[in-house]
Amino acid sequence: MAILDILTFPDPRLRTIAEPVETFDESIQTLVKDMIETMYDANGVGLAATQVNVHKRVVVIDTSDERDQPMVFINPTIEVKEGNQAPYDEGCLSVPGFYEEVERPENIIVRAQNEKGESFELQPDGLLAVCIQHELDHLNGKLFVDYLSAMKRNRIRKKLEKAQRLKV
Ligand code: QAP
Ligand code: CO
Repeated sequence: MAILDILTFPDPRLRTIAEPVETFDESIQTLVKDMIETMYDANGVGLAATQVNVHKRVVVIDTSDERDQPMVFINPTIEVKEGNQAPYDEGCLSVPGFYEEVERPENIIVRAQNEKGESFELQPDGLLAVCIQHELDHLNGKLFVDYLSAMKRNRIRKKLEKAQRLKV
């Protein structure tokens, strides 16, 4: 097992479009395990492979209070059902320290595969529904800050660029 490095906004690698997973071999099982460990280590509820600079369509999520129910979504797709958009205060391990309200559809159906390649379907609500949409955005090179005004996004970008200059 290993804890992976998480890319920080505005790293251009976060804009990469991830490739579908075609073979469910040991390398995918290892990636999934390392991503779950990395998510727990960083106190996250969700992590997309894009964030650890692996450009495959793999997402891990755990919204449980006990943090002992990891879920794996490989090649996920989302179908938006009729209904409302709901606001949620979103954060991101790649945008550390910043939380902003984002509106997303409330009623969705998620189809994905697990680490063995078996297909499943889910009708999530609440935080899980928000989180799956947020993580699928990562696989398409999109971040929650893209939903904010340019002024808010630039303010966040400048603060994170400065914090990273101080780190190196
Ligand atoms: C996505 O984000 C999410 O700034 C997952 O200092 C979050 O796990 C979707 C985190 C909220 C919907 C609602 C962020 C940890 C974790 C930070 C995360 C931080 C430490 C973010
Ligand atoms: Co994120």
